[in-house]
Amino acid sequence: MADSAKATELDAVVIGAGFSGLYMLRRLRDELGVSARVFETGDEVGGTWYWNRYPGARCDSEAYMYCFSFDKELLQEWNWSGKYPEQPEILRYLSHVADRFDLRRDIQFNTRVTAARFNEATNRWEIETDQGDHVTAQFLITGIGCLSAGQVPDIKGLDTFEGDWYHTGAWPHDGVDLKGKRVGVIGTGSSGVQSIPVIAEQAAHLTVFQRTPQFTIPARHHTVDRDYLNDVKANYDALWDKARKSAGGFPVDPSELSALEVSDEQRQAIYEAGWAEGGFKFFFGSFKDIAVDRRANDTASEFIRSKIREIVKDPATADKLVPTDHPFSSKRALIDTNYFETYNRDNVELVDIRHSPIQEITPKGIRTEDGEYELDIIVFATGFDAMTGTFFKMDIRGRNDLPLKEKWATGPKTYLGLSSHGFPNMFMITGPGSPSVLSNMPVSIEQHVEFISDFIEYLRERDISVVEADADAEEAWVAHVNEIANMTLYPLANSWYLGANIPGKPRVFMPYPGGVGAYREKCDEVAANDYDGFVLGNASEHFARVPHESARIQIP
Ligand code: N01
Repeated sequence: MADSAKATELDAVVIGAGFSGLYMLRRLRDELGVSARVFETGDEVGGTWYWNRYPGARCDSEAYMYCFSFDKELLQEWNWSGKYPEQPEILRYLSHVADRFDLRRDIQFNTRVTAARFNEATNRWEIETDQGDHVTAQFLITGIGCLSAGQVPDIKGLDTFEGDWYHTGAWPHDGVDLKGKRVGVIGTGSSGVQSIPVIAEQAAHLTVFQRTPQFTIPARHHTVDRDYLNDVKANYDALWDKARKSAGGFPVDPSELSALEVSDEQRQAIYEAGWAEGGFKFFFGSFKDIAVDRRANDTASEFIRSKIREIVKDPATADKLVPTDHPFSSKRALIDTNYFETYNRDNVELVDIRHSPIQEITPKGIRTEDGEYELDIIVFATGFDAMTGTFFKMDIRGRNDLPLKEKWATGPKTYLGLSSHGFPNMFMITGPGSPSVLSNMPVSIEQHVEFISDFIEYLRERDISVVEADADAEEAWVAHVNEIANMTLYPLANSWYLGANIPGKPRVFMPYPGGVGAYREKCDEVAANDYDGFVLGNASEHFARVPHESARIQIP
């Protein structure tokens, strides 16, 4: 086996030791037999699950499918405790994977990659880290996650605050003692909706500063027993097969019904059943047209609004919590445990900062147009510079010394979310333009890792040292992603999918919304056609200028 610890000339460098980096290393080192090193900023494996330790952090994919499928014994031996795994359990799982496959010896922890430049004379990447490493590698592979560059808004006066403040995505490892404290949470996305009910139970008082009200569905989390696990494990092959061919990477049967073709009573009964069962089945399993037809969506949106009004006892608070400015699921769909119920507690107050914006952070708390809220702790559940932010924290330069940040100045441009023209031998695991955040991540990660490692094997067998996305194939793919996005309701919300949460970020829909099944078929077809849409060999002059119709696929 390759041992990369001392080498400065490697076959591959992988950035990040989360789900992506761990599996990539396993494939490269143990199946292809190439030398590979993973650089990881944290002092342990886990990626997202290493950093996001805020109260209530848990996954909203069901546990039995939020894991690797590449090793059947691993699947059989790990026992999840409940429907939705909590952060510490996922971290334990990833640590177990690292141990089981002896991955740590090729991971360099506490090391941030600061720069990577493609040397056109050698066809190799030159990589630098904040620990003074200078290594070269034929392939640069990013496993940096889609949501890892935390975003703390630039609010006047934060530096004057006398209390403590934290971002949910960089939560202290020893936890934060909230007992007896007056806590303010800014943000009501996934992190806010998960943490608010838990913080409310611990803190003396909680003030939630809400800019956009959210649609959220009850998770109905529960523990699972031995019979449940046995049943899942006996059926794993079929479940994974179904998930891989599905839209979202879950083994669910999508509804064939239109919300507009059933009676009011039938529609209500279907929504009630989804609400009672909980989780994303409300979305996938109810009606086929919620995500694409505004009138169909209105029925789901209105159902959830009525539930909010039913749950929240104070009508004025309920009014503030009812979303009216975007359709259900046009922002990231959310599931929760006791989110709306939390606003019935005596120690919780909701501040609508859309109508009464935050003016400044003072030494004592937060001042909005309505007055000052005194706080001991501020929690920023304000999200991430998604999909591109982590790339831009590194100085990545391709051919002609072109910075990636410059190439993507008007929005990320990739072929299949895997590769960007002008950046040869660089692969992105779940990069912009792939299903990534619109899917159950491990399913998408495994597919990308397998595509990349099969591609590297193909190149090595043919002694091809350099490969690059074709410019026209890339353009066609970007256009195709936008075309599908425009067939959905996603563009109707200001979401991080579109970069709308970051001031000045170009408004471009970043993930691929055509579904993991259709996307996998496209990638398989590309591979079967000798990696159509990639230029193989060091031949920038060979870049065809003809449009690649093959980069287009039909939305399923
Ligand atoms: O971040 P978000 P997140 N002033 O961007 C508000 C994944 N995830 O960390 O909607 C005031 O969704 C912002 O308001 P608005 C998941 O993919 C998964 O919660 O922009 N408020 C919003 O309310 C998720 O989508 C899991 O108007 C400001 C909130 O902060 C993604 O990570 C758990 C503001 C940010 O919401 C990100 O989720 C956690 C400002 N200047 C995360 N800036 C699970 O698996 C932003 N906001 C369950």
